[in-house]
Amino acid sequence: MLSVPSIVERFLETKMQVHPDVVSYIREHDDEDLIERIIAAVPAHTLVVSVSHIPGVTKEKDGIRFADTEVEVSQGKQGSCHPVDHIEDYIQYFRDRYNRLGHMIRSRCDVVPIVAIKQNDRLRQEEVAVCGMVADTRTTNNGHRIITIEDTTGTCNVLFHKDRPDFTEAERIIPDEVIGVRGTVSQEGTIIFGNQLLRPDIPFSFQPYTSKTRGKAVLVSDIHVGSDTFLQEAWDRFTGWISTSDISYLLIAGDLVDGIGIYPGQDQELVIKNIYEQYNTLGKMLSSLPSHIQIICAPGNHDVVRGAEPQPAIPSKFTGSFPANCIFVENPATIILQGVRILMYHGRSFDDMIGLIPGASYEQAHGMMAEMLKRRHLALCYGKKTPIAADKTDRMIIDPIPEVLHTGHVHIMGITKYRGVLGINAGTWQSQTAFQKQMNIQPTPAKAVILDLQTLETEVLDFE
Ligand code: D5M
Ligand code: FE
Ligand code: ZN
Repeated sequence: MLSVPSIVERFLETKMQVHPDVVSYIREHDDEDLIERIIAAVPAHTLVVSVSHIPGVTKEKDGIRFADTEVEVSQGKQGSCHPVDHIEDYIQYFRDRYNRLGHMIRSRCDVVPIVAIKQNDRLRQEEVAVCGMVADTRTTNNGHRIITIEDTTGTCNVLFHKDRPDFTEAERIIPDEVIGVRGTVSQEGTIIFGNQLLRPDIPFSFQPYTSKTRGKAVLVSDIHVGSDTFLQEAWDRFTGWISTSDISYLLIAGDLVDGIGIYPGQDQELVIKNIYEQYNTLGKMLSSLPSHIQIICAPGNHDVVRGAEPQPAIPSKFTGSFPANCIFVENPATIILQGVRILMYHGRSFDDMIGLIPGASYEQAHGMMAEMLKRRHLALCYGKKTPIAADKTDRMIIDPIPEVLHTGHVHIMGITKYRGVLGINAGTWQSQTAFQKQMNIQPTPAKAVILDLQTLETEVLDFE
């Protein structure tokens, strides 16, 4: 993402100041050429560049939205992913995560650097606030929780007493999330007794944007074309229905096809054993839809691209049979439909969250969407089931806040709402596989979620 100083400096070079909304807009679109296009469009003698100077954009009271674009990919455009070159990339990656998530916490309270806890005698037995990334979590013999957190100056331990009223939140702290803690420093300066846990979170003031014009999207995921459990008839009923409906957009959040060699013995369960053929078949299926429907295709862990997230878009050599109304995006990606932001993420990190968060289950996986939103991050834990590719910035951070978080992967449909953000965990078009039977996962196949962009209301249709 472009840095704030680099954007401000470019405008200053042209003797203009720039409004913070314009800076946020440029950062969200992460497009250096956009700066030049704005500069070119600004009338002579302008002193401050405002949102009204951005070509094609109007300002709404709750932020900046597109005036005349129906579909815009604001994050996760094809080609945004970079290969991991150096081990140093991981240092930059985690520093970016710490800085940006930490900033959300530090803007709400004054924190001291962790090194000061041990070094500054005057802080002993005083209440302080610190902010850091979680390096370790453990439970003591007496059932209290000890969290080791780290900032750029050092590490410290925080103890959350099991009898505190908010102890359940402390039990849900997971590795590599960024938290703030208000607490009392021990007499020796070796530990902080936690009084309050702070997360980046969604502000209570968040007001979701709704489209000013009519429009409906249908959200699905996990089609798994090529698998012997793919439900072709249900899919055909679904696409037959779309063709007669008032749907304008179809969003598919990954696992477009079943893939090849994803797990041992997969070939026994494939009816299409060639990866090109799998995508060709899906491309033909989507070609039967009316061409005015805009289709957004994102990858998942069964698709042909690298497994590490963010995942690149499906390369063009696999998409020759797809119709021209398909847009291929990365995983994750933010799609703006008539001004409504939809963050698409396949959802592999559900596997990690469900293992780490007490009380979580596959049946109620949509509950984990609130946990992602609280932490403002899609895939926190490094080195578990979700592979993460380092980049100079952390693209798994949830920023800006979307109106809708659209996931899949679990194969169990669920809808939730957290502080104004709608969570839609789309189901699947595959019946129970041998692996899911072994894991005791009961999928809810052939359901499609209709999203009304004007009201943000949902409707679930069952095509089984
Ligand atoms: O995921 C299909 C289902 O299998 C979904 O409910 C998640 C579950 N799953 C997938 N991988 C794992 C691992 N590693 N552990 C536990 N559960 C898992 P799909 O991505 O379609 O194969
Ligand atoms: Fe899947
Ligand atoms: Zn998956």
